[in-house]
Amino acid sequence: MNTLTLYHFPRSSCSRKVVFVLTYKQLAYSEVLINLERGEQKAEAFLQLNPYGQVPVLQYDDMLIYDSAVINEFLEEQFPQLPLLPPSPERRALVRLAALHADREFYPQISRLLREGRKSTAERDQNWFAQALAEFQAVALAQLEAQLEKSPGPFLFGELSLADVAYAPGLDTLLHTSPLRLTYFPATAAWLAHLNTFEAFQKTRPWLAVAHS
Ligand SMILES: N[C@@H](CCC(=O)N[C@@H](CS)C(=O)NCC(=O)O)C(=O)O
Repeated sequence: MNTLTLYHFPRSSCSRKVVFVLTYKQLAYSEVLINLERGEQKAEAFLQLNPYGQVPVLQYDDMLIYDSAVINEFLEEQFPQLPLLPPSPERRALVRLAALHADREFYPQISRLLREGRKSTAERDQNWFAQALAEFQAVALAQLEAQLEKSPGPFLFGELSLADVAYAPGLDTLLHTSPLRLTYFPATAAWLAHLNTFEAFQKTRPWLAVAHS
């Protein structure tokens, strides 16, 4: 019997992506919590697990895997039940491109907004925050909305896939911690509402009072 251990910080969006897949695929795993607020990800012992000093890290028996996208691809290959990639290579490539776009374009903006949003009202640069939130809606969110509008639904590529897993946790966290609302993004609102009906997605939502990243 192989063992799975997830080193993570439950409120981090990258950790949420992996918790989603582990739960969706009904995999038993142990958890080791790495507190990002205390900087535990930069401790020497943790750097032995991931030289980049970031969560999440998955240990599969003796093997260490980091980066949420790489971990989720591994889980998909190793545990193909309840698949999160479509059967055809062409559509798999499209899902992977979308997940890559989420990591390269969507998450850096979300991370900056979450970081600024964590500051106290006195410390926060309100002008920067309002402008960055407006820019995020005008470009990144508008692109996601357009992609969802053309999908046969209910997910980005019809069936639930690693593309949805890549986008949803960060946006969900931002919605929970900022004034952002999806009033003008009805396809995105319907998509998130649908994801919320999954127990696996609910499991990733430990809405605690403090920081998200
Ligand atoms: N591309 C990586 C990014 C990992 C990442 O940025 N992790 C964040 C939490 S979402 C982290 O550990 N931040 C703490 C740090 O960078 O010191 C992934 O998807 O796993």
